[in-house]
Amino acid sequence: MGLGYIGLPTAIIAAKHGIQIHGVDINTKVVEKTNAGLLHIIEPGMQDLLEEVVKNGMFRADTKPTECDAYFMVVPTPFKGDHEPDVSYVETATHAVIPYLKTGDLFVIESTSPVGTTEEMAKIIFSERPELEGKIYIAYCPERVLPGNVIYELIHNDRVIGGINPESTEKAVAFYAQFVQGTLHKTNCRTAEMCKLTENSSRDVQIAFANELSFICDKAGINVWELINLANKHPRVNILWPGCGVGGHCIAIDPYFLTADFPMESRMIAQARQTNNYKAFWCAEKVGNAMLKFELQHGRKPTVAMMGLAFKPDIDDLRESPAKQIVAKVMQSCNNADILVVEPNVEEHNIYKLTDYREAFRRADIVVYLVAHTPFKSLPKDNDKIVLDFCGILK
Ligand code: SAJ
Repeated sequence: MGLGYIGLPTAIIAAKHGIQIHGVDINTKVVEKTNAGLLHIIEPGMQDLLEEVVKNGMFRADTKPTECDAYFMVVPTPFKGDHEPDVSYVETATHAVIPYLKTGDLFVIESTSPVGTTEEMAKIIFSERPELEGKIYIAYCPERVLPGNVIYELIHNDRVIGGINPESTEKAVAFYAQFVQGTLHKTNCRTAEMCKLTENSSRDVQIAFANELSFICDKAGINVWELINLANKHPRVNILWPGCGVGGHCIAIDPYFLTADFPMESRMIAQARQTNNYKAFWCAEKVGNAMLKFELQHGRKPTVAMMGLAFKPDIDDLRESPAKQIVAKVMQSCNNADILVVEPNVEEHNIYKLTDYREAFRRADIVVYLVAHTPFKSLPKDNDKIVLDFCGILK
């Protein structure tokens, strides 16, 4: 249930391993494209696999579920209002499959969910189908694949699998063992739910530490990249890298699943979220100051190259990107300075006219590195331009 960034690759890999897959998505265009063997997401190597499993009939997409033996909820879990987790898509998908459930079936949630969601869905299932209580297997199994490396990671990453009872855990392990070569770690559903939130919250806190170092070093006149590089020479220190903020729909979102449910117990996690959100504002202010300083010194407005819009290096995904926020803020306050927007991984943007990165570099008085895209590393380092490096491209 759900043929997005995770559901579709999972369906394809399972089908490739001989499991008959009926994939469901509410988006008719996704269903049509998928059944035509066309990938609607960008993921290296996935297109050929999709064509193969559609052609050999092992994978079919539809807008409605059908009777199966195992059901997987792989739908979005965004947040609503003030960072309240929204599990309505999981609930809708659960309700959609309830009529088809029969004795012996397996029901698994993969979507990142607040602790207790799997038990909540089990209650909904058994309230509508009381005869199934103790007769079907229900578990939670989060994914942890890295976009861009999904095929390899879906097969080789370890998985954490937690059932509402041990026999559910065993049943889910037996399913994933058909295509996962990584180790399948058994636990209960609450621990599995918390594990996913822990993985991503730990990364957010580590990145916040690096971003806080960048604030301190900026004030102390220390090169934060050199500092972290030296500190990491310690055999047991592994500090992550500052960036222009934390983007994407995982690290920037999952910690709120904890702070919403455990506000008094997760204040450092909450502070890390604030620190990482603040970083984008801090960067925009630095750019504004550099522009003002240039104008005072040169009696004209600068040409500024904003290098990168994606949420992380060498991808084309701009969702929840702090770089986008910074460009928007600089544009608002630039009062007709010449701002060149660069994103080498997309052809065009619906708001900004994109400039080739080499041309932007050549024309700019101020070069602002927001995302460490590999092509930027080939640009000249020593020159008379003013360079603001928020992503360690020069490290
Ligand atoms: N970032 C930094 N400094 C760093 C590392 C990352 O500023 O040292 C920023 C990136 O620029 C980006 C954001 O953090 O804006 C997130 O980047 P990421 O490298 O964490 O990548 P994601 O969000 O695509 O993937 C993460 C991974 N989780 C962990 O590494 C614990 C991935 O394994 C998960 O599957 C994914 O979240 C997810 O879907 O949950």
